[in-house]
Amino acid sequence: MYGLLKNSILFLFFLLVLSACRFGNEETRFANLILIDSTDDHGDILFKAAHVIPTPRQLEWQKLEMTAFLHFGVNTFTDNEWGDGQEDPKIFLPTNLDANQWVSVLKEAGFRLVILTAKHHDGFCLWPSAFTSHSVKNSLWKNGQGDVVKELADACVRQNMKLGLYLSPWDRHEPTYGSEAYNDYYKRQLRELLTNYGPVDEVWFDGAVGEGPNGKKQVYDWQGYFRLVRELQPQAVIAIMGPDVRWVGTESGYGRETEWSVIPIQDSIPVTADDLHDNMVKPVLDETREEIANLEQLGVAGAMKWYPSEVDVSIRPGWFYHASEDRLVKSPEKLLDIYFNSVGKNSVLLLNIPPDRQGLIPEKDATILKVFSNSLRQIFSNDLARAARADDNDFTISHLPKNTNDGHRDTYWSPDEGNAAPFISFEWQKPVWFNILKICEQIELGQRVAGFQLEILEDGQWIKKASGTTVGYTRLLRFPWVRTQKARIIFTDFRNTVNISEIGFYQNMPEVTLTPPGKPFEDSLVVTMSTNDPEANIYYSQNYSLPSVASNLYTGPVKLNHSSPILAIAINPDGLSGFIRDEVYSKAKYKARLLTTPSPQYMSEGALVLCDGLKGDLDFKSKKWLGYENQDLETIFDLGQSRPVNSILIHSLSLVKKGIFPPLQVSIYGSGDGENFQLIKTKVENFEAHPEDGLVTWAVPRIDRRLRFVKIVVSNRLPADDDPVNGFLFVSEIEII
Ligand code: FUL
Ligand code: CA
Repeated sequence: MYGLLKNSILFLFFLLVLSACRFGNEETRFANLILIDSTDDHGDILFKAAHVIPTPRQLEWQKLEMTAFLHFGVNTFTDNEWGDGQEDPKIFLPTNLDANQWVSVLKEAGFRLVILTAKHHDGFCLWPSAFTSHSVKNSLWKNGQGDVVKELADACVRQNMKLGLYLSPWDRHEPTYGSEAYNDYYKRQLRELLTNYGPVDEVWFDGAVGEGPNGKKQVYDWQGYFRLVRELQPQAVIAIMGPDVRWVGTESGYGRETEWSVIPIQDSIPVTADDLHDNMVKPVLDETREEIANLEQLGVAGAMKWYPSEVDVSIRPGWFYHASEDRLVKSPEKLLDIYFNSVGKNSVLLLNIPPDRQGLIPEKDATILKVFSNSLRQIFSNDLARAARADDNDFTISHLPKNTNDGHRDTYWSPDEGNAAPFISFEWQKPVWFNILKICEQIELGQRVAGFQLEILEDGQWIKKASGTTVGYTRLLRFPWVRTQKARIIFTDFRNTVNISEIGFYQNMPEVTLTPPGKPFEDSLVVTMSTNDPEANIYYSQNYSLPSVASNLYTGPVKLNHSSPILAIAINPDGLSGFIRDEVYSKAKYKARLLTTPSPQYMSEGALVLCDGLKGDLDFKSKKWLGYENQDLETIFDLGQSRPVNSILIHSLSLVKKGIFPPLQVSIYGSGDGENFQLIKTKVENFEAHPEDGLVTWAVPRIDRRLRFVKIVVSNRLPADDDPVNGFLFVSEIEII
């Protein structure tokens, strides 16, 4: 299905020669796609690579920095990630859908474009497509009169947000899927979306593909799809399976350390003469490889093209909303880390925030986005470079150093091509503190930097503090705090020469570390607190109130004799504060000992976990759980003195798909001396009454004894079952009442 680009190379060559005649040499050095000749040596290839540039639509897209994804559809109501196309459209029934809420939450958080899954793999359309019955028009939502795409498009216009659309090529509902007729069907749907809803700035063609309802796979008419997008929405970038925007290769939120936007092409989706004019060459490559654009790879390619990276990741484990993931929303800190590793690594971030069954972005996700974006504002509103005097080791007079700290991305510094190690330096009137460096290239002139380092002047010596490889549109580096009056950035490796549009120095939010992190303890525990910001003070509370300068000032180790949370924050003299560190320390109620050993990855703090008063949630990997693989849990509690025991509660878990099975049998033994135990009671679960997946509380009532030592054996095997279980048993707490 994919042809070698080579066929079109000759043709391309003519085009280049033609335009060279038209515009003269200077202009034609720059192009979105440049051919590599078999006679090109390393130098020629690097020179050409330095002159590959974005199209205007790619440039506009790159400037967006943060874009949002909304996965919403029948899966939201069936609790699936991939629907099979057999859903009854009636299940689509958001109770309170409000696209204005989506857009205002996203807008406030700094997103500039939002992409909606107008149709996912299930084929269900969020707009009343004229070409299928599998859509909102056969749902009960607004009596079949609703149109989610329209509501979102209107909200975007109202709030000045750009709109993108996802139309899954893979369709598990449409009967024509797998035949040429499907290409027409798909194009008709694309035409509906791209003509009836105003401007669309990104069209997202998913690479996921499988069989349709009749078991056939589709041969997609990609070039036909691209042509339609170019015709109807010429400003829109075509992403992923398209020619303008490349998938970074993971869904983790973390881009490459070395990320070139200039990509070698060996294969492409076949192109025709017209396609070249409209930049419709989609490179075919394995995006998941660690390196995709090194010199060796450029050397064997037929051409190079500007093909920048997009980092897609979900704020939750899944792409669609699932109530069971409400506790697994990524924290603001995690989102900030993702920002540094996506936007800060020459990529555009595409963060998915799925609306829930009401048709709203859940409040929790919205709050987390707000904290995340506030922290971005806090960090990046104070650029220390602006107050510095910039200088360099170069004689060029046209693009001066001061262009890098003027706050404008369209002015830039460009040293002479003969300067082998150009640097740019910044000097302040008094020492400054920083731990973040930002560098931006003038990508209208290509991506050039391949190696740079940050140095500061200490006692007349330049000391290296951080380094990186590629820069691209934006590169962010974090490193331990430095204090200096003079810093410089040396460009140690680059293609042709560098064009730097901005450099910034910032202060990351001060971090607090609590040692040890929250855990259960026996008698008492000493906790120390530290911060990575030498000028910051730590404030903490022990009662869940939010810490501030009005809370306790940390002056030395804190000794805990009782269960207590600690909420701590570091605040520096400029008022810059970090995230709140929130840990829980709980004193175990009894002395406890395990007779069987949990599996190593679910061992946590051992026996104390069972009597620290903290029950686990569905996140079985959290430290609140002990997990046993193919084994019973056996433990002995010492209650300290003999006392009445009425009943025992076991807090356990059932997640059958994950191989976690609830208890089926619990035996209770008692002892006065901790040595000789007598069986008091065995309770066996009625197998028919097997609970639904989720948290399972198991009660053993009516024990009615005075006991000092209690031995408990919890098993998810049936008593008469000789076969060993294949699975896990998880217990987070045992209550002795
Ligand atoms: C993938 C799809 O299969 C997922 O469901 C999701 O839409 C993700 C963004 O792309 O290929
Ligand atoms: Ca500038």
